[in-house]
Amino acid sequence: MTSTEDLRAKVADALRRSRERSTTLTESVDDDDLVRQHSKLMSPLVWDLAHIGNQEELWLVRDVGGREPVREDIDHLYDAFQHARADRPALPLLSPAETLGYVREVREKVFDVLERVPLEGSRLVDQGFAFGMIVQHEQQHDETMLATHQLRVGAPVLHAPDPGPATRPARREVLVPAGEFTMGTSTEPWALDNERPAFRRHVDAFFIDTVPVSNGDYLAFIDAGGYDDERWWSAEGWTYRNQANLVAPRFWKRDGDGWVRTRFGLVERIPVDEPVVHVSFHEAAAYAKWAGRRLPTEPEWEKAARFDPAGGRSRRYPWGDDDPGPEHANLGQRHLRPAPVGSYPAGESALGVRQLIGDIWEWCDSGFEAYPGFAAFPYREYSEVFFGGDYKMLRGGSFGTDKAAVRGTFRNWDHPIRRQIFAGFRCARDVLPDEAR
Ligand code: AVJ
Ligand code: FE
Repeated sequence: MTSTEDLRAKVADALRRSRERSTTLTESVDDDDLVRQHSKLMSPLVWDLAHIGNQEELWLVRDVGGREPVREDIDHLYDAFQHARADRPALPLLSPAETLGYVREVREKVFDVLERVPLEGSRLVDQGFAFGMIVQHEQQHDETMLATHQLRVGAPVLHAPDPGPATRPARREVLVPAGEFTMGTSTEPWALDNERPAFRRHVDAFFIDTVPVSNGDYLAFIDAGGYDDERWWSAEGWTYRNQANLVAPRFWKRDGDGWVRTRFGLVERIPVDEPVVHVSFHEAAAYAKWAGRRLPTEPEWEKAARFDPAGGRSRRYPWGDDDPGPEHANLGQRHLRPAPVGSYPAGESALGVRQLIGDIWEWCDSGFEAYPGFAAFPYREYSEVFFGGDYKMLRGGSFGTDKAAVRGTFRNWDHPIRRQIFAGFRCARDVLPDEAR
């Protein structure tokens, strides 16, 4: 049991870390860059920042704190459901200076609320849930802002050291045995509604790769004419490939015989050992089919990540129950790129699968559906309104995901055509009849 004081300190630390990151992402560009729309897919950075403050005000100042509103008049501007991303630049948004003042004022009140409010007695505040939800919300928008930085044209403004070299695991793929495992969670204190409750899920035996698909692997698909061969694509994927005229991952460009890519303003040769990133679900699925394999389903991914055959139990993370450390996973924008395939042996799952958490979000061949016993909490618009939509699941987080915003149970989703997110994939396959044990 953590004491209330420990919990308050943990919340305060998480709030400070997320704000430090939001500050890095917004201070690194000038006011013109903050209000500009760098892509139709994204909001202006200044919108994300004010929206972060507004959600924090709604939940922690008004709801948890029971305090007077700070700026009720601007709620509608920063309600994601009232204005599409493409329409946000035309709104009478707060200026960069006003936005900074606003988020600071909200944050001061939140620290005051955090000192006074009991962290028990209602589901919203139990174990600091509402604070954890708001920390995750800020970190999620920080990753969105990082994607905006990647879309932004101009010289590099973000800097970070490169990750170290990798050692490939001995095996290319591992068998995940047939049987039930515990999927989702009823105990993780800051887990969001769509991860709940825990339930038993049967999964047939399957093989999964120990590492994600690399740029080198993916280049072989490009060189084999994979983008021009309808056989590898679903009908929907082929239509999209033709409409968007896809020939390579987003941000890649032909350079003589080879390819280069732009990464946060740097143009560089393609690092063949790095997990491929900025591919849509359709490209991932086409690659897998070409390779004679397939994408894992969401339950398969979670079983490979959490199931410990020795104890028969599901762990919080692939490596066990400890919170993520720098030895386990490439998270939190510590590096501005995925680490080479085979990195983080200390982050390996019980079954021997690496890099499930961090580096790249992994496309799974499942739609976004409620778990049995799901109940929207604390608001329908986080998850419930997206169930059954045109989405595919993404699991495990990327180098741009903070440790507060990802777990073995964490569920992300996006449209299958999206490529600006930090998404790649790994392959799986069925067990062949002569491989049955
Ligand atoms: C869970 C990442 C799909 O960014 O659209 C942010 C998270 N929800 N504000 C998103 C979210 C409300 C959401 N994803
Ligand atoms: Fe949001």
